[in-house]
Amino acid sequence: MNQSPYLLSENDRQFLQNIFSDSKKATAAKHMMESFSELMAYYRCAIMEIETKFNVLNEEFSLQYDRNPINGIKSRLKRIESIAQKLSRNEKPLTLDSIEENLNDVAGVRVICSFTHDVYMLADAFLSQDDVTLISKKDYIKDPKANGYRSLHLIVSIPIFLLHEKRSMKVEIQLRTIAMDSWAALEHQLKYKKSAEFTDEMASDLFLCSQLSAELDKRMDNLRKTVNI
Ligand code: 0O2
Repeated sequence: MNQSPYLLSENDRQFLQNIFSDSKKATAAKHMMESFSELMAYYRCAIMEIETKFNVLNEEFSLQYDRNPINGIKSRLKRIESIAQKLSRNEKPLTLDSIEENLNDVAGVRVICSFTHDVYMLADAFLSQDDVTLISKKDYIKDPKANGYRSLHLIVSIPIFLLHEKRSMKVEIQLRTIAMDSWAALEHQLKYKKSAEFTDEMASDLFLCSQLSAELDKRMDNLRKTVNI
């Protein structure tokens, strides 16, 4: 998930070059490319801000309670190709303004927590910070998706401070336990395997696995309460 912070990948560059190849003015195409690159850098800065906020919370919690509520953080910047596909699916134009206005998940941060309790504790602490604005929240832990997917999703806006301006950037944050993360990662692999058909039977099996994973989280959280950490 981690990428070079400021540069577009070779794939993204190639994709943009193809899009703008029929542009009459090469300078206009070049300008477009630079602007995309710049916007992606701002999203990357927003990811850094969010990661730092969670790392600080983890550090403070571990000082106080002698354990880490965060098991790991994975971040990703959406590929330009995926951005273009999503905008096209939603019948929106591929422009910088449109990306910022219509997409909430260009920058994504996934926080993998030790216990379910930690998911909510961290979300509350993070959302109470005065520079974080909550745009929307989906609690797929309390209300799992029909296929069994569980996670807490937050779309937030946070400021990034540049040399001469302050900008608000939107970031999608997914908070989940280790068990929720394992299930989601494996489900993704099974579902998108091109060589095999994803059958109804597999979907039912995966749903059963999600229930087992929810039971595991519940028991682990009970153990946490028992040892009072
Ligand atoms: P990626 O590469 O992981 O980011 P949206 O499509 O985002 O505009 P939606 O459908 O309301 O709107 O989004 P939602 O439900 O908040 O979920 C978005 C992201 O959550 C997905 O991003 C996945 O990361 C994750 N997710 C949601 N449902 C599932 C699921 O059933 N299985 C797994 N493994 N992950 C899920 P992307 O864009 O799909 O991909």
